[in-house]
Amino acid sequence: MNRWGWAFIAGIFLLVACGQPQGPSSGPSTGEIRITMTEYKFQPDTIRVKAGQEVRLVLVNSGKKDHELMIGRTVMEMEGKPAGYQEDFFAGLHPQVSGEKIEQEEEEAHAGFMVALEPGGTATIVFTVPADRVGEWEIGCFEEDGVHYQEGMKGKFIVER
Ligand SMILES: [Cu+2]
Repeated sequence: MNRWGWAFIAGIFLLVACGQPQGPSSGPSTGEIRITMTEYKFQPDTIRVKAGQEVRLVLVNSGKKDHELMIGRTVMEMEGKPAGYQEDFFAGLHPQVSGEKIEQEEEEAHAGFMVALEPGGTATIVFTVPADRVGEWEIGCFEEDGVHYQEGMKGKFIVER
């Protein structure tokens, strides 16, 4: 075989190697997103999902304090302190939650759906993103009477069409 032949074979090999899909439980194609919580931030702090996609949010509390995740719009205050969102992203979605060292609440008393984790805790929240949620939302932690939020424990949650 001449050198063009070898170059051709090498080219095919590269195409195959680069074209491999990622594993079944990783990468954006399957909608699994890992979010680490510490004092006082979410990592990553910008999350993008697509309408119609099944999303698995894997939360990990790597900090020394309890942290929680809420997703919504328009911060609501209680006694002058940020306490949650007026519009809850999860309203009507009934997300499935599993994990360790977690506490979860749905609507009523609290300002929307939330999952709180003790240090070292982990939880997976699974839900399908409805088309009516397209747009920009916020993720936030309102632990310690809103102090975490005030310290900057928030981020963007963007739903694309
Ligand atoms: Cu927090």
